[in-house]
Amino acid sequence: MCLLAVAGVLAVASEREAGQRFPAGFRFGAATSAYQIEGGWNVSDKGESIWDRMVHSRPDYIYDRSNGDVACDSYHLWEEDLRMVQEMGLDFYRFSISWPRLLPYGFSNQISQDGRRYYSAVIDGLRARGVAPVVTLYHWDLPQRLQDLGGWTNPLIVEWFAEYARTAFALFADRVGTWITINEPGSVCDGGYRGLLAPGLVDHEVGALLCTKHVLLAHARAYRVYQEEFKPKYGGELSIAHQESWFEPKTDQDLEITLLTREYLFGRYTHPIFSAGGGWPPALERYMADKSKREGYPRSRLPAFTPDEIQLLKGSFDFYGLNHYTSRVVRAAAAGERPAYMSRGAEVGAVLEARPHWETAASSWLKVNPEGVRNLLKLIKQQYGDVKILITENGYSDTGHQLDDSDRLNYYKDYLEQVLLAITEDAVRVVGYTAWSLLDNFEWAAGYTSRFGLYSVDFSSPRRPRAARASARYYASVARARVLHAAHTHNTTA
Ligand code: GBH
Repeated sequence: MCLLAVAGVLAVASEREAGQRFPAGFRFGAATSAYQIEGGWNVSDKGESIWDRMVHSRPDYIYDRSNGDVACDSYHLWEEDLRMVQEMGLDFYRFSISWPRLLPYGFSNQISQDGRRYYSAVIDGLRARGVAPVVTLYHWDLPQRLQDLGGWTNPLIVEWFAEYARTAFALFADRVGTWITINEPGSVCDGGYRGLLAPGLVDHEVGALLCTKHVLLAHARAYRVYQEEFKPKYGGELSIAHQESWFEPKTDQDLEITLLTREYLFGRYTHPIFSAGGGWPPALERYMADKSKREGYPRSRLPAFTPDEIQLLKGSFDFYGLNHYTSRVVRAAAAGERPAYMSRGAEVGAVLEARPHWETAASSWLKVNPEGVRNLLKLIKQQYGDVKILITENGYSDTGHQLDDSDRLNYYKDYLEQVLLAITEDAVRVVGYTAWSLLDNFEWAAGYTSRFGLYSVDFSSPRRPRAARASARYYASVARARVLHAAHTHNTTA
C-alpha cells in the first residue's frame, strides 16, 4: 500500500481522536441519592421522611411493593461505594444528604450527631481518595413532620429549607466545593402532586404550582445564604439540578404548542433563575392567567412573584445543573381530544409522544434519542446565554442482572458523543458529566424493577454485593483517557 495513503489514514485517525477529546478540565462523575441507596431508614435518631411514610403506608404505590428500608445499605457499606468511584477514576461523586437524617425533626434546633458523622465520613472518605464531593441538599426525602405542616405548599418552607441549608453549609462547606440545592424541582412538584412520587398527592392544578413557587424561592434563599455567609470563605459553587427532556414539534403546525409545553414543564423552573428578565416565562404567565380566569379563579393559579422575589431568584446560580434522559415529540391535542387528565402536557393542551424508532429502556418513559441532549444543550445556550452547564444526571435503565450491559454502554457512548459535539461544534460550555447511577438502587415507584447502575447490586443478599458492569469499565476508560473511542476498544479494566 502506498505510504502516503497510510499517512493519510493516520492523520484522519488522529484528527478524529483529537476531535473526540474532552476539553482539559472537563470532569466526570457518578451520582446517587440518599433515599435510593442508604437504607438505615430508622437507625439512631433519624427522622421519618415522606418516602418512609409513603412506602410503609401505601406499599401498592411501589411497582414491586418494595421500599428503601435497606436499599443498597450504603449507610453501612458506603466505603464500598467510594471504592467503586475510585476504581473508575472519577473526578467527583454526587450524593445527597437526607434532611431528616441530619435534622430528625426538620428544624435545625436538633442536629443528629450520627447523621453529621455519617456525611462527614463520606465527604472525608472521598477527599482522601482524591474524589470531589458534589452534594445535593434535597433529593426528595422531605421530613414527614414538614409535610404534615404543608410541605412545599407552605410558604414558610422557604425559610425552613434555608435554615437546613445553612446547617449543612456550616458543617460541610469547608470540604464541599459544589452544591446542588434541589434535585429536579419539576419532579418534586409535578411528580409529587400528580400522585407519582411522595407525598403522592393529587393536585396539579393548585398544589403543584404553589410548590413550584416555594421550591424555587427555597433554592434562591439557600443560594443567598451560601453567597453571603460561606462563599467568601470557601469559594464554592452552587446551583439547582433541573430535569429537562428534549421536546420537538411533531409537525410544523406544532411549533407554538411545543414552545408553550417547554415553558410549562421546564421554563417554569428555569426562567426565574437563568433568564435576564427573571420571573415566570411571560407566555406561560399570560396563558395561566387567562386560563385561570376562564375557570372562575379570582387570580392566576400560577402564584405571582413579588418584585423582591423576582430579584432574589434572578441569577441565583453559579452553573446550570441539567438532568437529562430522554426526548418527546409534542403535538396539540386534536379537536375533541382531551389529553389524559394526569398526563404531563394536559395543562397546556399538549400531547407528548415518542418517535416509533426511539428504543425504550426498562423505564417506559426513557426513550433513547442521543441527538436530544445536543439539541437541548444548544437550546439552553440560546435561551440563557453562555452559561456553564454541569450535566448532573444522564443514564439508562435495564431490568438487569447481567453484567454485560451493552445497551447501557451504548447509551453512554452515544450520549457522550453528542455532549462532545455540543462542546466542540456548538461551543456550549459543558463543564462536566454525571452518570446516573453509580449503582443499582431504589428507583422510586418502580422499586427495584428498573436498574440504572454502572455497578449491579444483588438485593437478594443481605450483604448487597456490588459488581462492575461492562458499562462501568467503559465509563472508567472514557474518564481516564478523556477521549471517546470506538465501541470495540472497551475492554479496559476498571
Ligand atoms: C431522576 O428522575 C432522578 O433524579 C433520580 O432520582 C432517578 O433515579 C433517575 O432520574 C431515574 O429515573 O415526559 O419526557 O419529560 C427522573 C424522573 C422521569 C421525571 C421522566 C420526568 C418525564 C419524562 N423523570 N419524567 S418526559
